[in-house]
Amino acid sequence: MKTVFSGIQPSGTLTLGNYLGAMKHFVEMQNDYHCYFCIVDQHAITVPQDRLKLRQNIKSLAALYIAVGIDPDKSTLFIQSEVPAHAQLGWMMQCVSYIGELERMTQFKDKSTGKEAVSASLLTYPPLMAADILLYQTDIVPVGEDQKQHLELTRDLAERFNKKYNDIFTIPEVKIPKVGARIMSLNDPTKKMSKSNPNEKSYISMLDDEKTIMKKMKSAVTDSDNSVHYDKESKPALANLLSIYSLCSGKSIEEITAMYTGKGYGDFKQDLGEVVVEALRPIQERYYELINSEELDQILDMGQEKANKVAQKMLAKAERAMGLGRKQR
Ligand code: ATP
Ligand code: LTN
Repeated sequence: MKTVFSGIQPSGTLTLGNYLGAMKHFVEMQNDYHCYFCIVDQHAITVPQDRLKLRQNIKSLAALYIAVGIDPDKSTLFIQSEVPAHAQLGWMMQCVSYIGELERMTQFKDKSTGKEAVSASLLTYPPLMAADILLYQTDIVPVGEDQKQHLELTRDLAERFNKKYNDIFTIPEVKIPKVGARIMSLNDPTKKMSKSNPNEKSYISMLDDEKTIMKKMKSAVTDSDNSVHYDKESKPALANLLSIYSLCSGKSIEEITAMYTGKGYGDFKQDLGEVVVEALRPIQERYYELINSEELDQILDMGQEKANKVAQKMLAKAERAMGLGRKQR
């Protein structure tokens, strides 16, 4: 059976973008792959985090993983900082990375431009991500479109290591969904929907209540003219809303546009709000059952143990390949 690995940062409450671009697909893959899903808290601290808020976000993300349908009997769910091999291999992957290639990463450019103080970790974030993936002999990494460049770098680093030291790492493939890989902001269709956007109207959080979702959907920007049809080039805002509608309802875009011939944006947005509320309702119900439960801690303990076992073995292999420490007796 092939292995899947993916990670999400506990840097705020997940958005509909995170769900439709990533999490939803994790659930679908569980039956066919050996899956590892990680809460990458060490990635989250590449930008300043409040310690109590971070703790809360870690737990909240764990509960969301389970609430969307990650089954701890099928998949390993764990917290990155509870498996020290990630940071250890992360350092080794930094040693095979070049500053130039790290500086070319768009996420680094986006998060560092215009900032007075930029942490070194913002630059060295991709080698840690590579370590996350390579520790588990991962074959497939399901992510949204924005992570494609990081995955290409992961493959380059793995190949470089294999050639230079020993052929130990599996070269992972990226898997990006055909629809929903890049859900856009509700108030600016040129930017991706992001949980770290200070404007709350730009995103739907997975934990927003019904009233908030309806309000945010009503104020979402639409393109001029009042007809509901899909045209990514000339009507990018509506195209984004149509993708959301389609992914949340299971209806095709053609079916949806047919439902709104002769109707305007008002009806469409009202129904879209309802469709999103219904898609999130069961997830939210399960989330609130879990968030303060012991069950959640037990799941994370189990994940920590399983992940450590696998990761430790791969770390030892990589250390041997590089010549670190003493020869095993
Ligand atoms: P931030 O928005 O705080 O910068 P992020 O949401 O980009 O963070 P993560 O939370 O780690 O970063 O992303 C988790 C997963 O969600 C990744 O696979 C990422 O590609 C995907 N993702 C993030 N935003 C979107 C989006 N707008 N549309 C589709 N997928 C997304
Ligand atoms: N870089 C990713 C989060 C991330 C990840 C990973 C995704 C860290 N490690 C390993 C897939 C596999 C992000 O910012 N969304």
